[in-house]
Amino acid sequence: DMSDYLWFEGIPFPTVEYEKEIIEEIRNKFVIRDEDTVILTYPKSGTNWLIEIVCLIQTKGGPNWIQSVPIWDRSPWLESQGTYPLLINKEGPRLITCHLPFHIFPKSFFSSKAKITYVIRNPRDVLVSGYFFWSKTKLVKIPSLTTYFEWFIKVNVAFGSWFEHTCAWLSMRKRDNLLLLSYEDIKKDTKSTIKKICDFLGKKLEPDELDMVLKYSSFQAMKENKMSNYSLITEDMAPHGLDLLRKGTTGDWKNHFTVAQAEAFDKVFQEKMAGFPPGLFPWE
Ligand code: PPS
Repeated sequence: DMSDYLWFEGIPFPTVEYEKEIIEEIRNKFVIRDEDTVILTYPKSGTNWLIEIVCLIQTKGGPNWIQSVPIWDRSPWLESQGTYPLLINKEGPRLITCHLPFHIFPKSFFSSKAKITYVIRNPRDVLVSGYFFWSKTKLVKIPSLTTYFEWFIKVNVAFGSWFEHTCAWLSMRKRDNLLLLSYEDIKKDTKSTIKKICDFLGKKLEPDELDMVLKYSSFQAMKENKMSNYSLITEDMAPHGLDLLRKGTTGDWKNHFTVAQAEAFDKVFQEKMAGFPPGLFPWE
């Protein structure tokens, strides 16, 4: 139930790993630097895929870094108490992973030139991916897909409402230092998306380097890379192991929603996202 969460400004956070004081400090005091890159998402939207791609772009396709350093050390979570100290103490350009909603994000960003990549994904697939993922962790308790579905459309899931998260961040989409990406586009044309990310980050790759980025960030390569597949997550957080690279497809919701759920979801989506051109959402 909802008392299992840590509530901060209307947003439920898992109680393991998150603390009110830290979240408050991040919003008010954390200094984002011009040379930082933030990988920002609502959970389960393709965060780790993008981290892997960005890391590989930095190493021009070379796999050494991604195969020797855990993904959360390469791009630490901003809001998580275990990794936040790594960020404060890190010199030079940082990669920062973040799931925070707009209203809790560090204020310093809004006067900085730091770059943000915001990845969106069909919220139906986000829901299904989240259900299977959270069920395996000790971070939050999840009874059944039916109940999780209700929570998801009523706001009561970790990191708050997908709709509010997405609406608020999408309102920033015309800023030069925010790149909007979607899981669906990355999936459909990974190579073009990688090029787009390179342009945004001001990096230039040779064709063979680009092919290496593609190869080492593939679903299979990531699933086999223990630095990226979450198999290093400790037992106290996930006693039965975690399967981050679960399926890696688009439209898996169709295997899990009932007809009634699909209709209910459409209705909520239309209500909440009415202000945006439908072309922004590249999914069925
Ligand atoms: S988290 O826990 O919020 O950081 O999770 P996140 O990384 O955002 O999302 C996990 C889903 O992304 C899929 N994924 C990939 N799909 C295709 N290719 C690659 N390389 C890849 N890496 C991660 C992962 O499988 C999760 O989706 P589902 O639908 O559960 O499989």
